[in-house]
Amino acid sequence: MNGNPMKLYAHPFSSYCQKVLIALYENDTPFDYLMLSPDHPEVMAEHEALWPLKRFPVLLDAGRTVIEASIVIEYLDLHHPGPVRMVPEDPEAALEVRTMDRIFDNYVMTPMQKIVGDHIRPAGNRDEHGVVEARRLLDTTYAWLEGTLRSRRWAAGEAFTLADCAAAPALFYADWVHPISDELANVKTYRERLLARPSFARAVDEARPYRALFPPGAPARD
Ligand SMILES: N[C@@H](CCC(=O)N[C@@H](CS)C(=O)NCC(=O)O)C(=O)O
Repeated sequence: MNGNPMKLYAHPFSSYCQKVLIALYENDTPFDYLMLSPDHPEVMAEHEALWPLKRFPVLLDAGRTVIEASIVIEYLDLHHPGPVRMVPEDPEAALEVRTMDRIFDNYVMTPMQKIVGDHIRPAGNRDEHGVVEARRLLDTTYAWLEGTLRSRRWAAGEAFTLADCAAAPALFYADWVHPISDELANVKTYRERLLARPSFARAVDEARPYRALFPPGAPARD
């Protein structure tokens, strides 16, 4: 590791970037924020050179490129740990954290992005059936989470972890496009608890100026 700060290529409104920002803010980890925006074409070019798939966030640390939000958080836990451990030492506890992380990415974030993405498709090329399926998947996941979160303060138990970094932006935006029913009190309360967590509250505040970019239109709340 050299003495230069890590670089995070990111955008504040991006859900996967917020996932990593939460982990960085939890531990007050120093890094340089490289904003991905057409106003900074040189940053966009650096980002593409590092990761031709152009997905974000991307972390650059001492010449090492780290991709995929979950892996970035695991990397931070390994190489730049702080007081808040994102993945527990105990392998069984770690398994539960990684399971919940996958659930939020695959079954909340992905259908949420499907619904959002449909709004930027050209008219006449929308995927109505895919959106119906995404909404059905969200309903099933919300219902499953209602039972799973009944006895948990955080996604995987009593400690805030990687799974909560995944859950926060996923449930935040999913509720905007496919509201969580009032009957699902555990899920709604958990989303509120995430919003009250200072690391996520900071990420949400930093993203506020970009709400007009939300393709379906952002609700006047949160
Ligand atoms: N599996 C990736 C997903 C990252 C991702 O989809 N990021 C979005 C922003 S939230 C993105 O790169 N969008 C640009 C695109 O799809 O071209 C991860 O976990 O980091």
